[in-house]
Amino acid sequence: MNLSRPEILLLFDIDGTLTFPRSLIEPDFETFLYEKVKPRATIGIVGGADLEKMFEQMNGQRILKEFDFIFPENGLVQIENGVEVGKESIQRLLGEDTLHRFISYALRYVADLKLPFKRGTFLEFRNGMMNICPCGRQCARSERAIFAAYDKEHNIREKMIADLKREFHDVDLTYSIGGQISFDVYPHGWDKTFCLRHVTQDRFNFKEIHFFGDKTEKGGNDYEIFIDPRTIGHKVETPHDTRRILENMFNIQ
Ligand code: M1P
Repeated sequence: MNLSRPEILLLFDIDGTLTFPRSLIEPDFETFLYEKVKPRATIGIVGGADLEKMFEQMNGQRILKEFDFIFPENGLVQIENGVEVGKESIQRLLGEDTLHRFISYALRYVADLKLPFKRGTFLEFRNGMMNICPCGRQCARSERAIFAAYDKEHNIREKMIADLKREFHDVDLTYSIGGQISFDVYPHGWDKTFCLRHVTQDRFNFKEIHFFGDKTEKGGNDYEIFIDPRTIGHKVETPHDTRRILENMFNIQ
């Protein structure tokens, strides 16, 4: 790699890319990232989840110090060198009437679903998106796997998305399955490419922007940024793939 640190930006998804799903980053990989990769490239994370959840998976607030950029909620929140520099909100764009209609419909829909179990928090309202979880986000880790298997057989999330699309055909929303038990809903264009608006500003001079993600297939929440012409996309299955690609890229032994 001939580019210097300010010329190359590496953007990472978290779940399945820097960590195993909903797990903590492995200490060895964390050390590798901060000690071997960071001196060679500008580094950033872009996730569907909010900052608190990023802290949970990435070993706490240390990420504020270590990452040059942090983009929670697909970059709707922009953090540069540990400082929040911008934020966008879904209610400002959609307005309360549309939101009211959408949330009421989604909660009624979930109420009518027959599932192996239901817990709490079926709709989590975030700055730039809503996360809808038919079984409830408060389920236990062991119950996640139960719902995931049930969903694989019965396509609960896919069917709900299709129905929401039909009902809200007049609202320009994108639906994306990024994790195990839920799906994200956000205004069109507010996918992970949103963070590129920030890093492509003139004050930066990135010659290459690399993106690493696991959900790169159509419908996955890494798809849009993976295929975006402004990025060089790397498809990974696990953090071990990510490490291997980085070792090759920078010739790290
Ligand atoms: O980062 C991927 C996804 O992680 C979570 O999904 P789930 O709880 O279904 O495994 C959510 O935070 C989701 O918003 C996010 O896209």
